[in-house]
Amino acid sequence: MMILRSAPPSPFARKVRMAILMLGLADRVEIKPVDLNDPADPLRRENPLGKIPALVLDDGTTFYDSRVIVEYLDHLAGGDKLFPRDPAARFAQLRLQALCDGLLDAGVLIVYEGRYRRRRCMCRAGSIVRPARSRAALPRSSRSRRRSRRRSDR
Ligand SMILES: N[C@@H](CCC(=O)N[C@@H](CS)C(=O)NCC(=O)O)C(=O)O
Repeated sequence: MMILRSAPPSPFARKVRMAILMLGLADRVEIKPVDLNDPADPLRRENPLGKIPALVLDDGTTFYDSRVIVEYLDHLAGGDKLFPRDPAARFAQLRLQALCDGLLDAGVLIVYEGRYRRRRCMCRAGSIVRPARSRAALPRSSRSRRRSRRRSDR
């Protein structure tokens, strides 16, 4: 049985849990919570970056990060499911993953900034990462919905 080291609030761990369900691998993966605040948690040995998710295989090999884990799970499920073999479709899918991961990274940094950075050190814009960057990544339709919501708030 493989072990997924994970925590419920982690969006990257959720991404992996979704992949497990979509690939029909739920009976092959046990989910074990991590305490990121506990320096003695075995996660530090499993993943030298100290981050979740990490997938521990039966032979003790550990895979991280979420991109490597979902590729491995896709391979275990026979391949060509989440990541198509056809090069054009595959690279489109990998690019979509990079976009989604970038948005998740920005979200995680916003949470960490609020949680760990002293208020007076925070960026005046409210965040080091609230950005044109993640706004530009939203589909046009949701951007214009947000804009008209903001206008109607005034
Ligand atoms: N690129 C990594 C990002 C993983 C990540 O940022 N995990 C966060 C939780 S959502 C974490 O473990 N943070 C703990 C830390 O930074 O010490 C992935 O795709 O798995």
